[in-house]
Amino acid sequence: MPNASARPKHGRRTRRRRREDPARNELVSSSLESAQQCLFNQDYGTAFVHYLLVLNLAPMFKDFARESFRFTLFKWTEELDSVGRIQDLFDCYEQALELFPADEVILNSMGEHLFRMGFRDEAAGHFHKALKLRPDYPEARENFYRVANWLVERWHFLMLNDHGRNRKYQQAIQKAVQSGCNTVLDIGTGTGILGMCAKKAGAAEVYACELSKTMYELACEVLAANKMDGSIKILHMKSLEMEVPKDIPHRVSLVVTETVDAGLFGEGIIESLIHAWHHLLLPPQRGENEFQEQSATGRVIPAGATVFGMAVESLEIRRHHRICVSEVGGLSIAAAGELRSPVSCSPEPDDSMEPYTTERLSRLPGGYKPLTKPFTALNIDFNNVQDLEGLSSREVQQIRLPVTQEGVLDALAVWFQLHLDEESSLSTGPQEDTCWEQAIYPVHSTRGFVLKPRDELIVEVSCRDAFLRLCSVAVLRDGREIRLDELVDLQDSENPISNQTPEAELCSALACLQTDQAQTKDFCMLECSEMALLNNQEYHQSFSNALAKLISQLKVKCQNKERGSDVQSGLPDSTDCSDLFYVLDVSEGFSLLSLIAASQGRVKAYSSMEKNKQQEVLKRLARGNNVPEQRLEFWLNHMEDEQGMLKRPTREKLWSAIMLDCVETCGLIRQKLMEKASLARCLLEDGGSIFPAKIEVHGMMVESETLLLESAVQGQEPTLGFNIAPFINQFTVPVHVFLDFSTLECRHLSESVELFVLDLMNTNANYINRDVKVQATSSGRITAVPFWYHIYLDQEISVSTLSKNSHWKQAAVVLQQPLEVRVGDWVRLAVKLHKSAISISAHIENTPGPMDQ
Ligand code: 44T
Repeated sequence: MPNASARPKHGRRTRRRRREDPARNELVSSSLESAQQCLFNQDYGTAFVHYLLVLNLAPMFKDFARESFRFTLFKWTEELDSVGRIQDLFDCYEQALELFPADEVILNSMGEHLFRMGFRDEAAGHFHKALKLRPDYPEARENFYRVANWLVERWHFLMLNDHGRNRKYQQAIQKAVQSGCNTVLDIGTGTGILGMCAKKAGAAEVYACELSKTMYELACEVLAANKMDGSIKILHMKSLEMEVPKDIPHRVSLVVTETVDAGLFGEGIIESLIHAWHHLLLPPQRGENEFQEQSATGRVIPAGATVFGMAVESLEIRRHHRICVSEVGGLSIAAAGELRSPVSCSPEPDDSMEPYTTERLSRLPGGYKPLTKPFTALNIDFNNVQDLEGLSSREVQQIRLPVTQEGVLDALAVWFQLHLDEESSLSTGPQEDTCWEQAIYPVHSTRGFVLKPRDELIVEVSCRDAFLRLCSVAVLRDGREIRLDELVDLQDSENPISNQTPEAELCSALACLQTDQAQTKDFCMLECSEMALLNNQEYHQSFSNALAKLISQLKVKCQNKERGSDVQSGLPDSTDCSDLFYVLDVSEGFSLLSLIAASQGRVKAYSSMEKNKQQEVLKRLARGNNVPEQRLEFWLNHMEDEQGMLKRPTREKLWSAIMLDCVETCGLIRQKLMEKASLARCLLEDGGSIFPAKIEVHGMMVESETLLLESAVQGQEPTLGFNIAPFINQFTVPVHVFLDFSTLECRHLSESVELFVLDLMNTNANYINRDVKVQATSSGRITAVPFWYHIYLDQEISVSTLSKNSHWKQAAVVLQQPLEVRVGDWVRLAVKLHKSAISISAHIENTPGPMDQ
């Protein structure tokens, strides 16, 4: 019991409260009773209000009522969610967390709502908190692993593991501080490393700012662990919001920053530095020969940058940004209209478009071919505010590049040299042994263009809205200029990689005639992975074959049944063989599968695509492929007339086939896949099937230093003498995603093995733990087990997520402890599947034994 004398200020209130006790107790108990009654009646909203009242008035009931309160909260917010009352939903969670601030279940659940609403950072913060409260809480752990990548991006590990880069930054900072820059601001401090370098070099005052909440909190922990929390002032804010003297007492003599992305300007460095020069930095040094005290002038590390570009051919880039096929799964896609990836250097800036994507050229599957020599696209001086400010008003610069090799123009690749000072620089080039990716500006004109050695490529470089934009505009060939942006019109004569048959081209021309002008100008945007999926003929052909097989089996079955029932009873049967087969495609994102089904004849297919533009594309394709309009419907458009959908008169079960999308592009099994499969199975007609019927997970033991470097700060040595690793390594996740196994630098230490099987047609047949014995084929250190899937549509037809044209990437479990093996050793891989998350641990086991499941 609290001691009243120890809290004199509250003494009176406590006494007053005590006097009120009887009435309050009555209110509490009647409210508690009402809460329970409402809960029983499933009136969750009212129950929730009663619980709030009870627990606010009588916190001692918290333990007793916790479970029911949580249940009420979850039920009520589920209802709010279903009617779109999102603000109310979050208000309820806020109220719940005021009562139970350390309740990991509530935190985790709120995180899930936030995640579904698209607030990824906030969601991640909630999962992280839940996990800190209860490290063995599997739901929160799985959720945390799924979002940790957003919270602390993986490149932090790479950068901290890049000793060359760390040392160069440290030396440049040391030199600057020793030459007199003794007040320092680190913009975008991340883990605090550059700020700590400045302090260690002897700077009198060091300030740092960081806009990400998680990174800010992490930096605070790191500073404290390095006993610099008293000497470095760190602010949780964007540098653009900082003011003198509110946030820092006076202007500084040095700004250090590494707020640069693969495209140099993507983290807003231009804006940050313009602002810093106007508000946070001392004036720059004037003339070269004028001597000024360093502590009275300002400067920036890095001092500037040079940006390089190069035209490349890469099939991998092409198939993610352009449609390269004219036919998929038996459908001509000529009528689709223009489909664009969201990465485009279109001159009109558009929020939904990204000007570039990133790739590590050296790791592109299938490699790349340089078509020009590298050229200098831009030079920028970070110590010259006029230069920075003039960037967006710089005229568009045209560069003429001699073509050095024949090849399809797929993209311009961009990298840069960061000049830390006059002596030292870092390069993010494709040949360097660094952690950097290159920026990729894909060519977006619909068809590819083959550059020839005597051609000249004309590239335009501009810098609007603080993004560098590069665009291949034309080719000079034999004194003639061929505009690349008008290539669509020229495709007949200038389309060297078109593999359309004359018939398909005719269809395409007809389809264009059918659609009106406005529509052809219009385009539909697809994700890069959706583009790659559309280009994946093997995938669509497999579905088409499996569906055709299923339909013909169902037809036979139906005929047999009809015959049987004629003979046996003479009574009319409910089955009618002229009936349609119903197929549902619940793939995420853009999917042709429903149309492929509808084109099979006697099939009515439902697509679950929601976006209007994508529905339009599918309808156009239906028309272009002579699929009758009524054979293809959009499931979500029918939600209101559920009656019509669900109660088909002749059969009690609905669907002949349901297509599930089971693997995410990143290489993980979709969350709730098994639940969805169970549900789908209940909706199948007799003999119907879900696609896929089964998924096999395959994997291989490898030694890969790269995967370790991307997963955690490695080694026992402190980073530049600072203690950082244990803090950032809290954000290590055991499963690495978006991996390209074909180009991963690694040594294979075993053959590939089947790790796990998921039977979607019979969920009861599944297990959650499995031991797999694998023999090492080489000696080495097992650091990871990359894995992928063989997706069985039926018993025979399968697609592999490892195949060359796959739109899927692979994932890998990075072992907590690498395991040394010698050739011939038997290793036991303990594979676990919790919900849809895979975990693996490896153990030496020198006696080969039968697999225990
Ligand atoms: N990319 C590297 C980014 N920030 C490098 O919140 C290299 C990418 C990369 N804070 C592959 C490999 C690599 N005021 O924590 C972030 C960010 C913060 C700011 C305050 C501001 N104006 C900003 C702007 C950004 O700065 C930190 C670093 S930014 C990016 C660093 C391994 N792909």
